[in-house]
Amino acid sequence: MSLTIPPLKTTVIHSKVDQKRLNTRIVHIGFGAFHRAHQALYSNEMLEKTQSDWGTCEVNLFSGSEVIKQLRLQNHRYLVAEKGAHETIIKTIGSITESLHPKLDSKQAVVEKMAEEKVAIVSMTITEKGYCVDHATGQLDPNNPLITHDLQHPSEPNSAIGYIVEALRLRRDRGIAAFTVMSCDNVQENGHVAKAAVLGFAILLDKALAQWIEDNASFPCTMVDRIVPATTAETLHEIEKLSGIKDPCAVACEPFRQWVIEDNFVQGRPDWEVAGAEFVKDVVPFEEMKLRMLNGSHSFLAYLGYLGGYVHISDTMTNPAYRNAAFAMMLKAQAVTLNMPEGTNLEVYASSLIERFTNPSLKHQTWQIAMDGSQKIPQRLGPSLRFHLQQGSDYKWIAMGIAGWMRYISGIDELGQAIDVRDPLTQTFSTIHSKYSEPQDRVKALLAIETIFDPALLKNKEFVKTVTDAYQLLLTQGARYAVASL
Ligand code: NAI
Ligand code: CS2
Repeated sequence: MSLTIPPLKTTVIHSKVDQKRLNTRIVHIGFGAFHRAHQALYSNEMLEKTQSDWGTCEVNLFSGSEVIKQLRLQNHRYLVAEKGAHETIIKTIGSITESLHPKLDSKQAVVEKMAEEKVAIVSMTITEKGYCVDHATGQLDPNNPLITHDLQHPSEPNSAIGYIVEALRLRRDRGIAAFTVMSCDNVQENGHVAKAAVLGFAILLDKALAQWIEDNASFPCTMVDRIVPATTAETLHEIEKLSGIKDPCAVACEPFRQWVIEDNFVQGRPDWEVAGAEFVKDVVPFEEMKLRMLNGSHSFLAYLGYLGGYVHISDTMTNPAYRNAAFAMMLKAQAVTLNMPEGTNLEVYASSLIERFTNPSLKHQTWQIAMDGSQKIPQRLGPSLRFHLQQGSDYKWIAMGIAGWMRYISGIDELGQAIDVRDPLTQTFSTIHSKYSEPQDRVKALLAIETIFDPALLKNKEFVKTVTDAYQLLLTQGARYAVASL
């Protein structure tokens, strides 16, 4: 008897929002895959359910001028495909009023838009590195090349932080109230980090401006969650086949979504709660839970999965050793470090994460998640590591994750093929790898990078040995064996 797999069901839902009724009250920096499937979709649903006029101007500062050009051709509408294991729901998004890119328009056009009186929120998904902070301390890195440029040329900024400060300066000079700066990146205490970056930059330019920003702007923290893999030609082709619409701006994502927001907006906010967002007083516990349990195990699976020959996260879940190790990482290495509000069930949360990682329709590449490890590791693994070292509890999963990252950034995989390592510190990594050939020396040199690791770690002999042993095991036996050994 042959088994026939039923075709996936597809539903297409067109946005009922008439963009003509909207005003640009939000400027969003970072029209990447994530924002398109998260905040923009919440806004679309909020606008469908209310008479609100909270429209968004989408901005890309660096790459992404092509997508902005295309978006304009499409009347600022595009598709989001929510791919479940058995059903795909395709939604059009109608929450966008306009779009800007410094290359297509000008830097002044972007700053002036942010300075408009009716703009009440500047939100961001600019990746961890976009904040120009040292993620080990959460403070602005004054030596970041974008920041050194912007300090010299504040009215011609390059960094998102430079744009925000310049727009706030114009608002102050023109007697216009400050806006809310809302970070939606996977950064621990993202609102506090955004505030530290903005104030840290402003203070170097103009102390009075920094004080005005501190007194008038707000920087809510947010916990954002939805797995949105980078779009590929295959994704676009599949969406076109299912919807009958050719849309180069389309994105695919999982059905799950979550958004927990600190209710701290100086100029009002949309009622995103009608679309399922949760407004709370303190987001930090939720951020920590998500960053450590989801993102921490994602990074673990990304490095060890890539090395083990797995292209997608869902592929790693087919190996029981990886699945069990990820579950143990979530519960034994990360959940025990958390201090959650009463009623939070972290076992249920961990099981739901494993189920989400298993979704075969999501083609989320281990290589994509492995990117920018120098920015991610301090937040995803650092706090839990500190906890275990203080408590004397077992941190072998974290040590293996760190060793996996070290092995990955060596740039050569287990079959001797080159790995395309993407990270702001790639140059530092290759210098270390060419300078030190002995594994124990490499491990020590990598642990000495203070923007990633607490300097105390290098002095902890037992910790250095544990990571070195894990690294050696990866070198001699490979990632699949090393993960199974956990
Ligand atoms: P993406 O690669 O599609 O987009 C990145 C965006 O960041 C682009 O708009 C780009 O112009 C901008 N960008 C990059 N470097 C920048 C810089 N130095 N300054 C200003 N803007 C910069 O990536 P995607 O998927 O949109 O993810 C972006 C961020 O969103 C992630 O780094 C993460 O913090 C957050 N996020 C992503 C999720 C996902 O599953 N993709 C889920 C939850 C959060
Ligand atoms: C991932 C995240 O790319 C990564 O580093 O861990 O983007 C992850 O998909 C999201 O945080 C899920 O909300």
